Amino acid sequence: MKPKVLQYGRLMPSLEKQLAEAFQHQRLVDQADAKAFLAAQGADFAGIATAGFADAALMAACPNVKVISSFGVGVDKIDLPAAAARGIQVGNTPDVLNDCVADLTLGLMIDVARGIGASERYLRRGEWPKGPYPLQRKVSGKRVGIVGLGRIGKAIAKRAEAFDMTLKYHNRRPVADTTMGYEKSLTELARWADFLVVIVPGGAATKHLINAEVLDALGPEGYLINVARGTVVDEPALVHALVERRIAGAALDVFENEPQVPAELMALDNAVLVPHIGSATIETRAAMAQRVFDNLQSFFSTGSVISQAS
Ligand code: A2R
Repeated sequence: MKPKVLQYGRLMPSLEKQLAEAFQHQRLVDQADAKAFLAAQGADFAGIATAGFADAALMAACPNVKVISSFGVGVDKIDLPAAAARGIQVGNTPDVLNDCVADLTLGLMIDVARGIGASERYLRRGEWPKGPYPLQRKVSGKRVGIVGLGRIGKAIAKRAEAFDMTLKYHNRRPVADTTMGYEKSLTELARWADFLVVIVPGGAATKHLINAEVLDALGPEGYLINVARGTVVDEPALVHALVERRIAGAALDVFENEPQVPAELMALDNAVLVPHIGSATIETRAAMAQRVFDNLQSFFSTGSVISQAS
């Protein structure tokens, strides 16, 4: 008997096909009345495959679910305490996306400092014949403060070292396996850094970690790079800092109210804005999809997912 798996949200078609072949698979999006469907059939499911969301109500509606396999490394929209209380294992997709998020981070750093996108817009507007594009800032050799030296943070650090950058980091606790300088105070790290790179998990514990005080410490020559979650940055405070040029610029892959981006940000040339594309390559998304599948397969055959979220 194939285990019954509920799909919450939309997943990549290739993954949905794999799920449909291996399990008794049903998509909640196909149900005209999701609530009525869950009330009638929620108890039949043994697992959930999700695009990143699972709250306590969904878990309560599927009382026999023992595994949730989530697409992505961030589990800020999964109620982990509720899952633990119900004895549900939660799987995510760490590591396989480190390279792509780190690659994008370096791209964003170079873009915001050198003005790749902004100067291209200048060219396309036909302004080049009027004069050269204004001088921008050098990237190599600068000071990078990493907020969140975890799996992705370390991949970013490795790339930054190739640009002869000096590195320091801030976590809640120092990391054992690094010689990189630890800064206990986030504000002091921001004061020191030319680039402040944010790559901590989202959720209540990191909400608005980057606030007006941190931005003022970063200062008029500093750049903020956010590849973590939109909630980590106080977006209105960031908009003010950018408009008033209290920081030099920001490059953002994530926003507080995605896919909505504040109009004030859209109007600023010192902001590089991309639509949450950190892991969005064909290769990495395929690897993430495979891990979602493998976490479920592993749980149903061994009782443990491959990558357990914490
Ligand atoms: O604080 P620690 O010692 O647990 O270090 C973790 C750090 N971190 C924090 N740093 C400062 N203040 C906090 N409140 C705080 N909470 C966590 O963030 C750790 O070094 C790092 C997270 O690393 P990993 O757990 O290895 O996550 P990974 O795979 O690098 O992904 C980070 C996030 C995801 O959760 C997604 O939201 C996003 O990147 O794509």
